Amino acid sequence: QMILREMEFAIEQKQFSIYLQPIYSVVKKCDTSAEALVRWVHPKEGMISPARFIPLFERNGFIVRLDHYVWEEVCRLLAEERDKLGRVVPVSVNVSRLDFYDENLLEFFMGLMKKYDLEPWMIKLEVTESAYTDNPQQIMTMMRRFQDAGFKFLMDDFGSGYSSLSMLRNLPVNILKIDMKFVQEIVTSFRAAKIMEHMVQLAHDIHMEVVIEGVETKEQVEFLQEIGCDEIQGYYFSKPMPKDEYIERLAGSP
Ligand code: G
Ligand code: G
Ligand code: MN
Ligand code: NA
Repeated sequence: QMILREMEFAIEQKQFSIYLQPIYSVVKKCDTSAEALVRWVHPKEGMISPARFIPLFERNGFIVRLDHYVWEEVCRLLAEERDKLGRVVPVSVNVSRLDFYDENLLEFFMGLMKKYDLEPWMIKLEVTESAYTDNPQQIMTMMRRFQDAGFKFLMDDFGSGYSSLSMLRNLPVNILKIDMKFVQEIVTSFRAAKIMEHMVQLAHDIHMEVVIEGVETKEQVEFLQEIGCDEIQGYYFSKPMPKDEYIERLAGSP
């Protein structure tokens, strides 16, 4: 309880800030979306990485409150793009498995769309593959309702350990985001490279798009172009950046 009150205080103090990492389209040869990644700028500890606090927040339940905050901040960003630039580049947000326990999740998103005068295609939902193992039936039902409303889903970290082909068969996911382990091993592991190639092929055959994240070298980019992946996210193109820097970058590109 004590901790939760401190967390709420941290939100009020604006200690959490949203960073955006642009995602590059291989086909269009420009950035076509971005992922929102939260950062905690702690008054005493400085910048704390989500890898440290997200697991903690998933245990104490605070992640639900934080995610709602992040989604709203992202909507404010999208509205700012619309007002300042006259166009909107879609952003994907992370959705924790705990968020799906809320029966009114879709209503919350629709409320944001209304409040900021946005459309569902502008915000994509990224759910890590391990989340789906929790209560697949409930998540699937919820996802269908989101899709009927016009939202798209990405399956995050695909191939990291919980993936099964029945997930691909059953879940209404639009975009597959392949775990960065694969791309990091394409040079050293023949298997990683081949699996990657065939995952892209498989995804396309079932009408899903593919995003590869964690891309850091030119060699990797060339390989990914060759195997036909759709979008690339990684330090090679850009690191996650603060909101103002992201808007400036958008303003300077077509
Ligand atoms: O940016 P970084 O690699 O440090 O992120 C670490 C992890 O934290 C990633 O798995 C990412 O999906 C997760 N994460 C980042 N921002 C958010 C967020 O706003 N909500 C949730 N639920 N997870 C996030
Ligand atoms: O779990 P999720 O995929 O949402 O988290 C993505 C994480 O990967 C973020 O924490 C982000 O900071 C990190 N990331 C983004 N690009 C790269 C990259 O090129 N290399 C590495 N090692 N990490 C990256
Ligand atoms: Mn993600
Ligand atoms: Na990931």
